[in-house]
Amino acid sequence: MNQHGWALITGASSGFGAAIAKRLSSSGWPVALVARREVKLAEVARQLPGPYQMFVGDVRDHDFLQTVVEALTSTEEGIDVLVNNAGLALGLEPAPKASLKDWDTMIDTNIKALVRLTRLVLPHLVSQRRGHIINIGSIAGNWPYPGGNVYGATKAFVKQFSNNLRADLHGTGVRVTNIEPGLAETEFSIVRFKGDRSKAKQVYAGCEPLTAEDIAETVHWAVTLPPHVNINSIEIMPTCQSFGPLPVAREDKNA
Ligand code: NDP
Ligand code: 8X3
Repeated sequence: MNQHGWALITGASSGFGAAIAKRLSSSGWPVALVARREVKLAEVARQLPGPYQMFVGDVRDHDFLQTVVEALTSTEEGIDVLVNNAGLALGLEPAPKASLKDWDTMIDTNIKALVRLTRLVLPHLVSQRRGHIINIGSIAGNWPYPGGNVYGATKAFVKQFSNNLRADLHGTGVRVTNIEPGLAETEFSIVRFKGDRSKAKQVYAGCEPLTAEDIAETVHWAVTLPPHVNINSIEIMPTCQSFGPLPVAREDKNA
């Protein structure tokens, strides 16, 4: 039997999820990969040094999530780690101009799917009296910015849900960590700008953003700390990113 239980990672076909899968696999975790794009998921799987399972589907589909959790909890290893990583930002328009459809997609993926999968996995972790839920939040959940509207709000939800899980899991031995990255170059901006790669590239121009591997290293650190240590949250920015002034809309005295 493997020393570790399964590390279940959503959004493992690119970016953070793929890097986290590789990092945990290289440390001996059997990894269960979830995403919609089968070809990309298989590419990631091919690079893994250890055992894996692939689950191709949409995290917004509750029946799909149930199938994944049943498949893993019925194994001898069980689930050790759940990385709730699948998520996205869509658009950067100010709220009055933003697409309601995009808002729904972000809420359904970043909040509802994450909540449902967590709820499905929790009884298993509690009965084992061990396990670690890693949620991928964002600095956007801490700091507002123009056009961040619903995306930032979904990540603020993830932060508070993580904290409230800590309260509910008190005394169970189950750990919860919210990882809050800033600017990181993945497919994130390509998705946000709906396939416009040159617009996406501009987001990272002239600076050195975080990489998916930076975030994978942070996840690996949090899950390999001794069981009595729980990192509640960790905010990570590239050095080239910091804070801006709070703008003041001033009346034009010459008008
Ligand atoms: P990517 O776009 O590279 O990866 C997103 C992953 O989520 C993909 O594997 C995608 O797979 C998966 N995904 C999206 N929607 C669904 C769905 N409905 N069902 C199943 N899988 C889905 O971006 P990142 O790696 O950057 O993003 C990962 C997480 O990190 C997100 O939650 C994002 O909000 C967060 N984040 C990103 C930051 C950044 O600057 N990059 C900073 C802070 C947080 P597929 O399309 O194959 O389904
Ligand atoms: C992604 C980071 O600042 O682009 O969550 O919203 S940001």
